[in-house]
Amino acid sequence: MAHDASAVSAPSGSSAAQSTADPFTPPADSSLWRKDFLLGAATASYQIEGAVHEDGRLPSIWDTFSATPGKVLAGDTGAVACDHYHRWREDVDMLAGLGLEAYRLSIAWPRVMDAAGAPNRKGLDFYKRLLAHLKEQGITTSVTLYHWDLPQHLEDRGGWLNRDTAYRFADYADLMSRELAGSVDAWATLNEPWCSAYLGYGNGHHAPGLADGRFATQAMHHLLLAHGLAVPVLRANDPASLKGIVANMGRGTPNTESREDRRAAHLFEVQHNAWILDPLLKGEYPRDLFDLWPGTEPLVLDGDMRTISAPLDFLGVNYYFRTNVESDGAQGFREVPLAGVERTQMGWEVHPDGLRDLLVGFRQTYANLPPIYITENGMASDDKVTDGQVDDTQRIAFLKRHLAAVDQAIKAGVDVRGYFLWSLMDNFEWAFGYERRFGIVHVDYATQKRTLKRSAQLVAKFLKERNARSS
Ligand code: IFM
Repeated sequence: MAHDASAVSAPSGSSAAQSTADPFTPPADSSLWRKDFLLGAATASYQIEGAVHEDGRLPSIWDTFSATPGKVLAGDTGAVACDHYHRWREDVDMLAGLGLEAYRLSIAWPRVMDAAGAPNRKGLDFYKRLLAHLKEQGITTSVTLYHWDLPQHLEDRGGWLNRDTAYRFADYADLMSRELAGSVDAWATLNEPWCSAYLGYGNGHHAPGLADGRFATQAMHHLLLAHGLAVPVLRANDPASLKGIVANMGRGTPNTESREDRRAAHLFEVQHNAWILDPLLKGEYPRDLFDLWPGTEPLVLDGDMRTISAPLDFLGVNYYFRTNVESDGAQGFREVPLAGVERTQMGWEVHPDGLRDLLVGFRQTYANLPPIYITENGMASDDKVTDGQVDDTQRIAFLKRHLAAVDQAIKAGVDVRGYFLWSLMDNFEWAFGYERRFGIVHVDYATQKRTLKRSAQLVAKFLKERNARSS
């Protein structure tokens, strides 16, 4: 993914202008036309693979959590999901058929290592075959090591509350980068540590389902430490690839222009963004975090912050919605949902400007901000197949508007090098099970039939046009 974002060139000629007639294709002056702006799609292991008992895979915290009554909508689990463990070849061919240039996938830690830390060859072979086929198809590969499926045996020893898990993660990163060196273009250590720490240990909405503010900050510290320990290991084993981390960033806006509401919006972003970015890019936790959550300072050992703030080749940004907040009258914020705004099936507000504003703000705040990839963006809708077609009109407009926001950020000087749609296909949406459909490809879970939604067809049309233009 070594793309030079400095050379912005608008396509010339009339066909780009004509192509804006369709509801997706970007305007002629968009940076999206640049061939070196990478366009791909993303998925994650537990959300698509299924085959949870196959080839020696060990249980993960999501197997345990989803099997616990009341934790996941309709009692859904990832046991079968999109059956990608068996259908990976067709899925890669589908991705390539759409003309997508890059694929972001994650590795299931419990599939590739046993409880003693020894490699599980069958699990490793699955990823070797998958990555080899992606390469055969000319697809850039972006691999996330941890997208939430912690081996249950590690959770049984305290999970991310146990500092030792960070060292076990570094061992896992070592194994994977020795085994897969050369077939991965970009390694991301973690996906969305905010979700792992806050939803997993702070409010219990995600696995392992614990709910204590002090747990959340300690889990975050160990997650970030795991990241920092893994980066040099990845560099040593696979020097040619990029190394980074993926974080979900949230936009907070004040309900009024009062000083209190503006402080509330600031605090919202401190706990959502600075909690992760300050340690990574400044080597310290934001002090305001502990005004917001007094008494939750994690135990930090000498040298940890230096380890955590090791230089990155890229930052992956996942963006979905904004949160409008007001002061709670004390030290914090509370959400004030806006009326009359467009929302998705998740109830999340469609707010593309939030993505642009965050990116521009990060550039101002962090002098050492690495190049950015938008590693997830997309939306859920209640898509149905009718006469073989899925007309996901809302998603088409959503994607077009968010890509326009990315283009605005690039024009404002932010070094954004690519964009991954979330998601390639409908999948297991964590606590919401299979009801929420984020894919540009529809999955019929009864038959495992894949159907391209209209969004997928329009993305493919644009990519074809872009390729024709640059060849
Ligand atoms: O499905 C998730 C993904 O696993 C992580 N980022 C947000 C997506 C939508 O909720």
